[in-house]
Amino acid sequence: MRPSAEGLYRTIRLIRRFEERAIELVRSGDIGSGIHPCIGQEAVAAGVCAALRADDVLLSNHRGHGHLLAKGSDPARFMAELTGRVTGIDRGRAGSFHPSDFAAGVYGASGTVGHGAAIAAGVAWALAQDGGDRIAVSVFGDGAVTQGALLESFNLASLWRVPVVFVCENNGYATTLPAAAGIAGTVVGRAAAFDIPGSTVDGQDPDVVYDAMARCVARARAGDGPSLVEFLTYRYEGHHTFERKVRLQYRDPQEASHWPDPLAIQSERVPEAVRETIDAEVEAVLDEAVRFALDSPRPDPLDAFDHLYATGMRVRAGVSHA
Ligand SMILES: Cc1ncc(C[n+]2csc(CCOP(=O)(O)OP(=O)(O)O)c2C)c(N)n1
Ligand SMILES: [Mg+2]
Repeated sequence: MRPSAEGLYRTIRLIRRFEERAIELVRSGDIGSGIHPCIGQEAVAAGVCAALRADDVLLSNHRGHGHLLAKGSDPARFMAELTGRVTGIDRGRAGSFHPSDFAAGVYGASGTVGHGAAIAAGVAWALAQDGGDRIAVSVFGDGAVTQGALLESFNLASLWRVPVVFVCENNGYATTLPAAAGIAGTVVGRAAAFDIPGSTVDGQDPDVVYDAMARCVARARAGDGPSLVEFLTYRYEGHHTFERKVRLQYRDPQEASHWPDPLAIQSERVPEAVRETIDAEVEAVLDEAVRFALDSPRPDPLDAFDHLYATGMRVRAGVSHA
């Protein structure tokens, strides 16, 4: 079903403000790792996830906060995860870069560029074995398309016609490397080489994102195999919050102004009074999320290996962790 304008606005606003609140927590030292903010790219997360069902599976990457929130992760437990607390969605073990949230259908976010695609293809294969019409989605950046793992995933996904949608968020840069300087050929050209249909569309307008994604989802659900969509988007912030300190100069400062703001686009589609209500509600949710995160206890270092090893390997008591 088509998402409402209000629903898309709420998701985009939630992601924008979640990221801004998280950046404040980076500055205050409460998020020690820093984050890769997705500010500017929110329409992709909102439109992609609006085309999915709750029981579909999403694999994300290092710039994944928006994907998890749009897929249904609880903002309070997610903020607790970023601040490394036991109440976090992964008990404070995954942090900003590697969160998973099985309850929301997020089977992980890989910081290893391009490798989420292989997991998504495998998950999609398993979902098909189960029968039913659940699908898997892999979201990755333009930097991932130069990775061998991604191409291997395309190959098997196409050969076995697994129900997966490959979503490329092309924000024009892999860290500081412009896509034009790092990618030979095109993203859709790579998919075409494996008989995977692909398209390149605007990633700033959530309606356009939704329409493109809905077509890919329908194809996967019908058993017609994988497809790819490349969304052209832009991150307004640096690659990582660390960039606020080092002031790298690899982008023309004027460049951002050429990219329409997804929040502004969607604002125009929602009456002001409705927006004000949504904004206040989002702010209340995030006030509570930050309070919950900072009030939650940190994990016990002795539990650090719990849930990591099938063998149940544990940290030895008596070892100093100072
Ligand atoms: C296999 C691998 N190589 C290199 C890195 C270092 N690295 C971290 S993020 C990044 C750039 C990723 O760019 P892109 O895929 O376009 O995503 P974006 O950060 O633009 O969202 C790189 C090279 C990594 N994490 N994994
Ligand atoms: Mg990129």
